[in-house]
Amino acid sequence: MQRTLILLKPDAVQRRLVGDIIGRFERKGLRLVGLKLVSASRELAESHYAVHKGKPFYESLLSFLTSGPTVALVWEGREAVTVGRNLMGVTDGAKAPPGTVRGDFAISVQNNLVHGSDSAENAALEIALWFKNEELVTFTATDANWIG
Ligand code: D4T
Repeated sequence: MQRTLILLKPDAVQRRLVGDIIGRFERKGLRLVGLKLVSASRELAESHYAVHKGKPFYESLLSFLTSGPTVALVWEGREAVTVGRNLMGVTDGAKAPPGTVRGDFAISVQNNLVHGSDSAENAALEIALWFKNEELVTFTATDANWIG
């Protein structure tokens, strides 16, 4: 079963949107296997956004991610990466369609509330960055036959 890392970035926590956003992932049918509140260090933020190093928005992105608590989540399910990206909407909140997290609550590019892994390979790397193995839980969902 595929896994994806979803971050509710500091704006989601500050704006008290954590419950609403987690609820969307739950209702869709993804299974929660990891959850914690993290004050990201500069080092963690640098590793997480290493692919953007050197871009004009890089420093500002690091300041944003380290500006307050982030909720780190690991969700599991069929096509979890794609499902997560679809629930989030495109990067620019102004362009994200209604019904998505960013489409409903964001208008900014940087302060776009959520991060989601963009491939199964990156999900594995990102999960290892934010979670220790023993912080992830394996369990059988009792409604698995209904959700697929
Ligand atoms: P994340 O990685 O947060 O899920 O966002 P996306 O996958 O949707 O978008 P991304 O990797 O292209 O960008 C990462 C992060 O950088 C911010 N950003 C992006 C920014 O502040 N200015 C910009 O011009 C771009 C392209 C937003 C998300």
